[in-house]
Amino acid sequence: MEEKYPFHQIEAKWQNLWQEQQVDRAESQSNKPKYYVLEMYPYPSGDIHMGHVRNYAIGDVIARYKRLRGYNVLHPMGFDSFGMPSETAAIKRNMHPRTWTYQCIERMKTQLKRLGFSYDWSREIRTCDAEYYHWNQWIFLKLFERGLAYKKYAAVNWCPTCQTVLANEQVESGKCWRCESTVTQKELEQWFLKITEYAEQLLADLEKLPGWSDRAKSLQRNWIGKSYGVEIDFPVPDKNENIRVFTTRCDTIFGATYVVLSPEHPLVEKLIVDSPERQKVEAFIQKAKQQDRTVETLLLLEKEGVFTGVYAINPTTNERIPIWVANYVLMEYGTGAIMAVPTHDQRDFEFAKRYHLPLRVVIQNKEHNLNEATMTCAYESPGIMVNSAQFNGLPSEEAWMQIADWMEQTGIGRKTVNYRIRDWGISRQRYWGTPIPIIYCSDCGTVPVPETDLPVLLPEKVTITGQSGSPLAHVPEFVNTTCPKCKKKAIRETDTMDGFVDSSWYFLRFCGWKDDNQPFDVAEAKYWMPTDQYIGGIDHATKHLIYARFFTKFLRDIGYVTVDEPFTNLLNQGWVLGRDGQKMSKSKGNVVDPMEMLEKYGADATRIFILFAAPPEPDIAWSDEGIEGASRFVNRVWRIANQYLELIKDSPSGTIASVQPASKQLRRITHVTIKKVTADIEERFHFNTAISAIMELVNELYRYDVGSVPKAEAASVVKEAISAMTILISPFAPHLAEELWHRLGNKTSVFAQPWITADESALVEEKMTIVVQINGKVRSRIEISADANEDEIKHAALADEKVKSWLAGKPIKNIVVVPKKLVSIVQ
Ligand code: ANZ
Ligand code: ZN
Repeated sequence: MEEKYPFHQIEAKWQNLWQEQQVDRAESQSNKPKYYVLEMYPYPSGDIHMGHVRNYAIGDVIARYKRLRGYNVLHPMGFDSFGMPSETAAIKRNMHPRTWTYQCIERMKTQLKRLGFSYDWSREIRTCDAEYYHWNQWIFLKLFERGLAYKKYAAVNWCPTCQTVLANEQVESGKCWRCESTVTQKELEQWFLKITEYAEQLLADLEKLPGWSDRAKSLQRNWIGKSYGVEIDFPVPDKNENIRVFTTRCDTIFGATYVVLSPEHPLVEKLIVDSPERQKVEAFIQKAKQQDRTVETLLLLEKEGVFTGVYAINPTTNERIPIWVANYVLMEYGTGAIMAVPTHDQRDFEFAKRYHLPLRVVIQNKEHNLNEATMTCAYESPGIMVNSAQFNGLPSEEAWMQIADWMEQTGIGRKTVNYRIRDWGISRQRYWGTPIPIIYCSDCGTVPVPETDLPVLLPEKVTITGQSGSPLAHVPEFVNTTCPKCKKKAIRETDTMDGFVDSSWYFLRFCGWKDDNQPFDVAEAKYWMPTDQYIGGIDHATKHLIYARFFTKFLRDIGYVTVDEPFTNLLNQGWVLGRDGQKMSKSKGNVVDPMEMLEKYGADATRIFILFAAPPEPDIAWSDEGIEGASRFVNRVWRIANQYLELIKDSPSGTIASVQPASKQLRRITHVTIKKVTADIEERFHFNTAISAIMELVNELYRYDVGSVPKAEAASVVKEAISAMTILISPFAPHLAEELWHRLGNKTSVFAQPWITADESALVEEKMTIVVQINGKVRSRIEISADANEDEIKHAALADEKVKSWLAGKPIKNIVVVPKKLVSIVQ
């Protein structure tokens, strides 16, 4: 008998057969219900890591389980193959990014196949292929046509290490999401996608996503950042201008003692032309532009500013108040100007103290002891209105709406809604990306490349130095072209698109594509979408996941998809940490290489370890004992099944008539396990407890006393148990299951099998009656499960109410249990 599971040989055998028979192919049309399960596709760095293994193992269990449940399953895979790292890697190795990328893809594909993931590889996507990025360009043109792609000169986030622009979503606490360098601001002409046009829908439709975690939804909610406020005009009579500010606290208007413009505000120029403060202001603006000023970094910034020499009028008090320029006001938020209320806003308070600007309390606290001279910080809570004309005495929360209404009636201001989310800057000064399909003509201006001229191919011959500027700008064959409108000489846009454009619609491409006339097969997308289950890291909550929702809504609006939302259910799996419980990293030397584990333990054991360690969401740490344990379990399953092959070979399948208690017990555990594994997979993908239930069934199989039962009965009960075990374990350990399934005499794949359901009648527990004697006299009878052991019987006897009262708390000298009959207690 084979003792050790020969995983090398068996895993390779089934992987080849599955591939040959294309068992994982999704059917384009089917009578079965559809199920689309997708894991976030990888960046082809060359080697998969444990994070991928976890992410994809979770997805694979779901895909395999749903197939067993009779679904037509779409489970595709591809490679997010444009982007910076290929460029850097290519520079380092003196290779073309394409060569490097394709090599990495091939290596990773081999690795993914060795893990036994059931992908429909016929739908594979590589975003760096022209046949794919063609459609990035097409979507860009559609956005452009509708005014949703536009170019503007703007201060943008610049990563000095990556030498490229970053979208707001890609700046995390002031640092580059990729290399963690401190991000600076740079003025550049950039292409933007108007995601703000969809801000309200992106926010409101979060309510339609009960299958997303609250965490992911609240990250998006905050990122979109809707706030209700009022826009108020502050006249500047000397210049015949108006400063429009945005405030969420119109209840504090009577306390606005100065106005602040952002250094980038276009009005600054006009205000200071003949101001004596002009030079000071200009010098300050120069300085502020060097600073790292984003919504996130603002909090930490030392607040500085300069007086413009010009005054505005507070429209409610008619006071002249000074206009300042300060670094703590951002041009990209609200109107780029604020009314400052130092008594009720901490930022303004700090600023006013520093520059000796006036304060006025307009909201009093309960104790009524706020006063301008003694305040040490702003009072930001609600209170009672003071110094606010007709609104005095009102609670400030009520005053808010009354003041807003009054301002609308008098024309001082109007209620508005403001969003924190900014338009998505997609221009990248890099080579390895999708060329932006735009041509600049000196006569016709900015001209989109006609759809029929797509794709604008990325030239293959280019020198990449990693230094500033777009590499494409140095490729004359690319740059020089003719204007599509007037046919005169013209030049091409030389920036490429952010790689997040590629991933904003790849899930649609997976639905199928037939020809070069459509980005994806619209009919098939209608069939497959929305993605039923999406799986990936929470770190994408405010990047990929928000862009993908935006693109879906846009493509819906132009008639290409029929759904509002791309991903019905979102599972954010946790990290796989190193043995030391730290994030794996080369520098810490704690990286566990999946390929090494495959070599040593095989794919099934590796999958089981990672799925058994915890439910999908929490982080897990790699553990050598854990993988050893998983491997032992796999071998235990292997041995018990093989050990019984001889016995069950000729047993006909079907129900068993009358069975001995030992057999009843095994049957019961078999069906309890079926029920538990099914429930654990269905409810929140608790694969860890599902696997531990299978372990219990295996233990029960080892305990089964085959000698105490007639042979035919044993054969039938064991066959049922082992077949169930094989089907139940198949989503987790597919190779092992497939091999056993065939050894059991089945001619078709275990995955062509329907999932099993528990036989409720087998779940019923056998009971027995036990007599309890105290000092030789029968005092009670207890009912207990037929398979209760001595200890359980003893406990049940002592817990019995009648017994307790007879014992009356006196100490017990001895207890004897006669199995299945009697408990005798001596006091
Ligand atoms: C006056 C005021 C008084 C404010 C007060 C707050 C408290 P959220 O909630 O994030 O939308 N603000 C507006 N535009 C700004 C800009 N471009 N840069 C920096 N700050 C800006 O924040 C809205 C509040 O942030 C606005 O309400 C404004 O300050 C400030 F007791 O106006 B408030
Ligand atoms: Zn032209």
